[in-house]
Amino acid sequence: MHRARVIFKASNTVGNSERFASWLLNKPQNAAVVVNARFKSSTAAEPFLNGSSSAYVETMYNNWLSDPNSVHASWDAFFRNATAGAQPGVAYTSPPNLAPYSKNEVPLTSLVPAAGGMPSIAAGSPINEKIIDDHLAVQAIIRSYQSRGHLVANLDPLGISTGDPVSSGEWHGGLRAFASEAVIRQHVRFDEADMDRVFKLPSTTFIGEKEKALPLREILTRLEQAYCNNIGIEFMFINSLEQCNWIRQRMEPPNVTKMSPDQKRLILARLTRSTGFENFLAKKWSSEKRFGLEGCEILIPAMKQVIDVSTRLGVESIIMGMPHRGRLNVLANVCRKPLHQLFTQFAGLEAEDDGSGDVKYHLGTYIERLNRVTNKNIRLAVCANPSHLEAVDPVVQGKTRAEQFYRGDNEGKKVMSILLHGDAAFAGQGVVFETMHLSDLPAYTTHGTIHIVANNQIGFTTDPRHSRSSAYCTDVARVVNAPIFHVNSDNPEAVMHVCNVAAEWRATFHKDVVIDIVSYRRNGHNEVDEPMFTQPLMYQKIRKTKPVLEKYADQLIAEGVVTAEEVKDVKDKYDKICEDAYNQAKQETHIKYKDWLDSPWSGFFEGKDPLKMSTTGVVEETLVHIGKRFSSPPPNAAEFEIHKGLLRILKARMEMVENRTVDWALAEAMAFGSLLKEGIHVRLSGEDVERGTFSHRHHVLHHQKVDKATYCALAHLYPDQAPYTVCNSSLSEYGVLGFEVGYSVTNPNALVLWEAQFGDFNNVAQCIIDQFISSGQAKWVRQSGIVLLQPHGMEGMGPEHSSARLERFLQMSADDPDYMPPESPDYEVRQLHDCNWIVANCSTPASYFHILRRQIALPFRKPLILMTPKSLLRHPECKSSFDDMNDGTAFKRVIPEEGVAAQNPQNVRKVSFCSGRVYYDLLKERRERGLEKDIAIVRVEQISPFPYDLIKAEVAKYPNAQLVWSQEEHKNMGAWSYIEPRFRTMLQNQKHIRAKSQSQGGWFSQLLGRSESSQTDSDKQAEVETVARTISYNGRPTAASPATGSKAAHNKELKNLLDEFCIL
Ligand SMILES: Cc1ncc(C[n+]2csc(CCOP(=O)(O)OP(=O)(O)O)c2C)c(N)n1
Ligand SMILES: [Mg+2]
Repeated sequence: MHRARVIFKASNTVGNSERFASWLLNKPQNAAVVVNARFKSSTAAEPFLNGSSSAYVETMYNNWLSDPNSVHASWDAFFRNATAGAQPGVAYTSPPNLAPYSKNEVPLTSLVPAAGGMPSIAAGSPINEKIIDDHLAVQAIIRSYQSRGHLVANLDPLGISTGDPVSSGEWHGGLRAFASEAVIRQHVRFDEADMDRVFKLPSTTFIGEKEKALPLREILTRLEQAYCNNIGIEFMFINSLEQCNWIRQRMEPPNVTKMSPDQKRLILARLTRSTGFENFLAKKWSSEKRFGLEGCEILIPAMKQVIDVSTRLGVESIIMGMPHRGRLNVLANVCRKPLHQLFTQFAGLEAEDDGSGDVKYHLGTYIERLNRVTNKNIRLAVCANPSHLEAVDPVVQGKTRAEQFYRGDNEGKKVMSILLHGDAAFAGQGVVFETMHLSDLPAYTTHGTIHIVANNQIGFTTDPRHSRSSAYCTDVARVVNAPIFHVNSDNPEAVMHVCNVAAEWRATFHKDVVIDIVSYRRNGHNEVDEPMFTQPLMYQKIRKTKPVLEKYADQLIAEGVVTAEEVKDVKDKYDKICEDAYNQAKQETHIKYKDWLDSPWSGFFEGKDPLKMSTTGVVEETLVHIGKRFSSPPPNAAEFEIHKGLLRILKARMEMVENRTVDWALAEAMAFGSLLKEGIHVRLSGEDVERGTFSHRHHVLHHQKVDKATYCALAHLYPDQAPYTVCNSSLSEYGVLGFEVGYSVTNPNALVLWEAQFGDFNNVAQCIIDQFISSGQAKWVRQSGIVLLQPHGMEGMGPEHSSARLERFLQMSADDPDYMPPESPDYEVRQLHDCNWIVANCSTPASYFHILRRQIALPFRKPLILMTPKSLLRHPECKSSFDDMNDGTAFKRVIPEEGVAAQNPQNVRKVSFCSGRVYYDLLKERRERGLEKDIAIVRVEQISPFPYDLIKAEVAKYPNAQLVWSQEEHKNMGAWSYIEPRFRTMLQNQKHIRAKSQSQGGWFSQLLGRSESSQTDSDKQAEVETVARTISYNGRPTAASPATGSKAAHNKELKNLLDEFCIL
């Protein structure tokens, strides 16, 4: 067990055999009475007589002489004692305690020993300083055990330390020997004779139960038992006396871990199942990877205990996240997933439903069942997760939060999360920290998570000494003041006690708590790995270590709680259950991915036409209502002082509403507001989203004089609207995006959006994007309609404030570039149904409005990756009319040219296809150069799935024009590499539309660099048959960095792009 390296550095060499604070005894005599050293001089003994205070003392003395009542009682006592001839150092008496003794307190005077060389002191007379010092020392010892006892607790079932004694050069044969020094302060010394002296117990300990004082020997025994046995507790860093006392109360009294015979039998039965399950799999599929739990089998009874207690305390739904290790066992024995379904996963059967599926130790599940121990119904969900360790943590939290929200469980009394961790991953993965930091944030808290670490003291092949710098793998939890219970997995009753306390803690304080089950890994990392290559000594030890089930069974047989026959009977029964399920599994011919869904949406899909989309236009009256509310100060405007700048913004918004136009922010508010009106919950989360990074949104108005007085218009649009949540998140992408993904999968009737501060930062959350958003449905048949808002655009802001890496999202789009779906009336929705996500780069507020609403109008859910604008937020041309949002209007996947070019398409010489903000640069350039008749600009608002049907029509409309794709991103970035092959496929399919008859030398002749007259007849014939139209590239050249940091270079690049755009 690798703990506090500092301990190893202690230089004292105390014998290995020392046990139970015996080192306290028999120290050199001079150390025994430290206090005696103070008798040298009166000022040394009475330090307050020193220096400047002596004048004050003199005044006190004179006052006392004239009237003893004129000074404080403590001075009175001191001068009386001193004048009565008390020795220096003894004259001082602490001020009388005016408060009555509480029930756990006894006066110190009653504890003065009658023998042992100390005079007995009558109540009220001065107390010997040694008594005070000794009591203080005992208090210090108690406190030391409380804060550092875990360092010497017996936590490791293997009894070895994986610390690094060799490199520190201070290895002297055992952790305990040194840790004792660290636990109890070195300056505290007692003689053997002191061990039977009775000491008053401070109110910060509960070792005495009803006793107010105990002999030192008993005090130490009880402290050792509570803090240094098989449980090590870290809690003294918690900033709440109440919480610290709460823990002490549950851990310190003697025998707290004692269990009844019934409880013991239950633990044994559960341990039998946990062990039996792994044994069964090992027997049937010996070389199949399953990441078995062997060595930490106690995890299953532990989880069940946590669930039992939590259910008893009111929890009805538990959402769990866990890694590979022991996952199948959890599904089988905690969730009670039908065993035959689990076993069919080993059979290599084909799936009945769509999707790519996932390996068996990643799948999720959802089960609703009766908890037989508490007799209450419980819902258990294990979230599907990728291999990426800990990535599921924030997802579980988001899902838990969402479930709490929909149930109105504002304090987390009904829904809670349990997160399981491996020791290496818990310490190593940053997302653990990011998730922890969400735990107490108002819009993200799940009101306490129970973390359980299956700490097998190894990560794949790496020892803890090489995988973390912290003493414990759990140190990350200290940042949120979570108590941490380390427990030896070989003591099942200690584990259960810790689980009880953790579950009660969560139910009482609604804060995170950690159970660190210190165990080992009996096999290699997986079932085909050889651990002796890298951990020979550890594995020699493991080979000699009896499985915990055997140990515990022996213990209970010895205690007379069970008989050997009963133990065998329980085991045989479970084997039979497994065998029956195995035979049942053999009958199966297919697996069903749906069986492993962690978030079923009951009622959402039923009775729905899977290709029927609702409309997204909204009646004008609604637009006006929302627009006006959104543009108005709070109803109590007279008292609510708004910033002057905001008043101007609200006024401008109101003018837009009156003019029936919207800008980006207003369109967004109308999309949100209209959904809220329809009963759709909207949640917008991300860094600084309330105001908006670009100060354009202002969804939350702040009173300028009153702290925390805020107003959110969108939350007060209609009396019966759905709730609106807008929340500034912590500065985290990985954690927060994961959280929102979890939130989004819980209920399809919600629009959940995560906004990146700038799109550039989304790659910090790449794992969530890759593992959950783009592939989640394929792997786990789980849909999500999450929206990613990604400010994107080349505006001279440098390499990290320009690009959301549109190309990456497009590269992960799963539509085949070589396949053009056949045309049909439901082309749009059919494509959306088949895609893994939607990628769009809208150029108008109306597009933004519709595409957001379309997320909910769809009869299924798909993630939407949306590039969003920055400068366009204030661009005078980037406005839309109500006419484009009214009832009957819809999202335009492609916005055709609407200017003069479209009126005479035959004469158009170039069609520029583009997407997003570059449109406005092209528009301006075309206008300034007078090329409106020659160049048509077609906007592709939805890039993926690629709107072949509409683009094909646009291409056909301009038969004599060359086709270009204009983008502002570099050539190896942006949409080009996605667009180009799809255009190729589309154009190849329609060679016939190319106009052979161009008489004036159109795009085709230019392409060939010659005039038609110079061609022979056979030439022309060959060209007609073989050459299709192509699309060429107009944009920045390739680059390594997404954008230049130089404004001058940026402008030059833009100029080149626009020059090229204008070449005909
Ligand atoms: C993010 C990530 N990095 C690396 C891996 C590869 N990997 C799988 S298991 C493992 C060791 C995990 O150790 P620990 O967390 O202690 O769990 P254990 O396997 O010991 O139960 C590693 C490195 C991974 N799955 N995820
Ligand atoms: Mg491990």
